Amino acid sequence: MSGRFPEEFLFGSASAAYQVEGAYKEDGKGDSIWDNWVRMEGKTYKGTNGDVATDHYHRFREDVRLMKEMGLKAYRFSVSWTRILPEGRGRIEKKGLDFYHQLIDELLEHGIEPVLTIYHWDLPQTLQDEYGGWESRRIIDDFTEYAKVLFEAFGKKVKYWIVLNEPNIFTQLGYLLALHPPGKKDMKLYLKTYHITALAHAHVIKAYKEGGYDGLIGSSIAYTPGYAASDEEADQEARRRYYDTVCWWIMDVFYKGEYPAWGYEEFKRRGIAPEVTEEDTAILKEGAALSDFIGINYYQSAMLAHNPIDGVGLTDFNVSGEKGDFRESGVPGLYRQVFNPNVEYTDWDWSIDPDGLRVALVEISERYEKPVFISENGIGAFDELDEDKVHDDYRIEYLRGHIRACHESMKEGVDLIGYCTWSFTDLLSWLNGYQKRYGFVYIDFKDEKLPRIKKDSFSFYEEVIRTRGENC
Ligand code: BGP
Repeated sequence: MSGRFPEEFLFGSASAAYQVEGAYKEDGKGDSIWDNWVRMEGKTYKGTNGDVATDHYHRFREDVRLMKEMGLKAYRFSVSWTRILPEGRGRIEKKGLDFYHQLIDELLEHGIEPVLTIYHWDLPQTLQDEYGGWESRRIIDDFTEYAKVLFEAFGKKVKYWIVLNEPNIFTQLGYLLALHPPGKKDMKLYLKTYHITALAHAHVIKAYKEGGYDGLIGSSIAYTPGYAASDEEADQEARRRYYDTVCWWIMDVFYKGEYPAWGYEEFKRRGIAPEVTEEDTAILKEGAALSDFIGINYYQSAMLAHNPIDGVGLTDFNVSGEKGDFRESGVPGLYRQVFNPNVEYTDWDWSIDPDGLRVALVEISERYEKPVFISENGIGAFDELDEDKVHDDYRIEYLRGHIRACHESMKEGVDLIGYCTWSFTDLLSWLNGYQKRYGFVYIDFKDEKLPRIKKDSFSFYEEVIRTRGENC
């Protein structure tokens, strides 16, 4: 790579509360929908859960020491809503606040910038039971109140805030594919809940700005750019439809305050468009204008082809790690996602496409004219422990390609604030258990002491950070 990343560029790494903390019943924490979902037969890979996870709750000091050793500039983590408000609203659990104060202080003392995600999928069970969680507009107030508690507690220390993690994924998996709680399959409900997440985002952004805090705030969306499978008009049209009903659909409502016109009309024609009132549009536009950056999580790109009205529907995906299980999936009459022969795939059949990240960054920054923060990027793999070493050269290769793509995009004018890998240590994969690993630090889950072992990629990223990407 020629040239360096700017001095202030945030080379970081990310995690989420449920995937690392464990201590699921300690210090007054209330139940989240994930605490219960994992206990239902057949919902997660071999019934794995986050009861203990990496035990980060008790071992965060050791983990932060490793981050310091690596030279990490930023650590992105999420707050567990039910540690702070065990019933979802009302009574505040001080021990929950104390834990995050300690974590944040530890990071700051070691010169690591905390990047705080307010919501990474672990909704209080009480709110799901009371009004269906994200199915009801009532969540907007409860979520905003919860966010305000965090702003008040940590607003002086934390300068980077991510309101929602991948609202498009948790609503899709929860309401369209029935793979996450509450396990429903209903396209109209998916579009409705997604709309409610956008409203919640806008209200929280507004509350942050009204509080006069000195920091930057945005939400992180899982972004999968798409290519047309051929020059044929039908495939080109499928790509346009994919953008109008997926890419621009999920992004515009957060960052422009309105849906793409073609997509909205199409969903209306199908009788499934979300209700959008005038007040909605006003607050959405305000939230969009006040958002400081666009967070994106990028893992892969999509290849799109024509899908007739009686064509392929949505299918679930590979959770076994048995490569070669790629299945076409799509929305009849709109598009179909097909195998891309030009790129490699991971063991879970996710395409590996560094240039897709450059494409994504450039198109997002041109469309929304805001800074971008990559809040997740990484490769899930079966890592092997070999005499206390893990030779994860495929991870080094993957990250190198994507870091170069970041640099390329900056040369093309993208205002990129930072890049967080997923993840720092190995952790729980929601549907794939502990066998799908992402970290720089291997955790031996078979050993109850949960030892931390640095992988080869640890030194790679250490050097990237030290040289600001110069030798990458
Ligand atoms: C993102 C989530 C993360 C993480 C990651 C890897 O969608 O924000 O929480 O899980 O994907 O996904 P997986 O564990 O399914 O491989």
